[in-house]
Amino acid sequence: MAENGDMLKLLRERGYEARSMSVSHLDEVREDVEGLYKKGLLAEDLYKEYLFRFKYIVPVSFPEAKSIIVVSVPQPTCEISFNVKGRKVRTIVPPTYARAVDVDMEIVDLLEKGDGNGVHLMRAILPHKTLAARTGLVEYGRNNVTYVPRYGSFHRLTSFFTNRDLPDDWQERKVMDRCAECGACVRACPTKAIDEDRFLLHAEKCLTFHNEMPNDKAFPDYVLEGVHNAVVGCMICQKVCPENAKVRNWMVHCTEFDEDDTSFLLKGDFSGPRAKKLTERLEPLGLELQLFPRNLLALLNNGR
Ligand code: B12
Ligand code: SF4
Ligand code: SF4
Repeated sequence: MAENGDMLKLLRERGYEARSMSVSHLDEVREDVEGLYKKGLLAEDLYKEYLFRFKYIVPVSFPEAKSIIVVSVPQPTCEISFNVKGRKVRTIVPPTYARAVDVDMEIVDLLEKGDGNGVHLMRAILPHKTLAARTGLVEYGRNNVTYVPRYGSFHRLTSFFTNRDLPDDWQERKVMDRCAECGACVRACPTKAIDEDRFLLHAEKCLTFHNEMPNDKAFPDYVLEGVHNAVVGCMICQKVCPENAKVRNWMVHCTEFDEDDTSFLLKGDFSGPRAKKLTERLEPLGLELQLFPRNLLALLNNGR
């Protein structure tokens, strides 16, 4: 029979870092995010698209939940290629998009089976960065991305409710000391989403906010041609960060789309069996058909 602390040890043995907190802090987590919204600091579009979904309560279907486990899973950049008129176009999917579902299932499996003492987990629909910073698992960078000691910002975050009474690591959120003297990300951000005068990102200006939108949404004028650097998301503020010196070139080749698949994606008419096949290929990468053709055209226009 495993002790409570051993649950997190199982994750560490797998190479994942984890911390925990009591569910009694859920109201404070709500205040961390909703407090900013009430003060008018979070754009309405951002809130409606992403943040209103968070549920700062113990799930009705899991009333025995006592703690929340927050997990950091190291992830490389994923290289993918497209083939257009005899030209191979290499691009990337940034860390954290790929394997989202797999990672969650792997953690549930590992902990529920590995413990053997009636432990249950349920995925938490909560702001993972806030939970991770509030448990001391991560520190914030000035770019509003979070960092862990060995892998910098190249890690995916995920959180789960559990029926176990785990240690309560609740604490103040911290910014990395290094940021005070640096500011490289502030200078490099192509859309000025990172503000000199406030810590909180202007997320509604971030390139990622725009290229994660469905294809029928055009990029605003301040997203200049030439700034696109990934098929979705943006790596500029993480690439320039000295804290990522050891991981910034950590990349695995994920997949290649041949001429036929690439031209299908560029046409943007997603009907028929090929659409289904491509959806199945895109899904493990964290990509969707609705990102095409806009994001791929933007990269091609970049001259990449
Ligand atoms: C909404 C969202 C977005 C939005 C908004 C981003 C944002 N910064 O909020 C958009 C689409 C723009 C986006 C972009 C990206 N995202 Co995103 N996104 C999310 C999502 C769904 C929620 C984030 C959230 O809670 N935002 C609300 C804001 C208010 O919270 P916050 O950013 O943590 O802000 C806190 C601090 O600012 C703090 N604060 C305010 N003032 C001060 C002052 C001090 C001194 C301190 C210490 C703190 C502090 O208060 C806030 C609340 O705690 C999460 C998934 C999830 N379920 O959590 C992924 C998530 C945060 N995204 C992630 C990633 C990787 C990205 C991108 C890097 C992707 C990419 N390569 O393009 C970019 C990075 C953009 C950036 N510079 O932040 C990862 C982060 C992993 C990591 N290593 O930190 C997450 C956790 C997904 C995952 N499962 O791993 N994302
Ligand atoms: S680039 Fe500099 S200021 Fe920005 S997060 Fe990294 S260390 Fe902090
Ligand atoms: S992800 Fe790109 S656009 Fe967004 S804050 Fe970082 S550098 Fe700026």
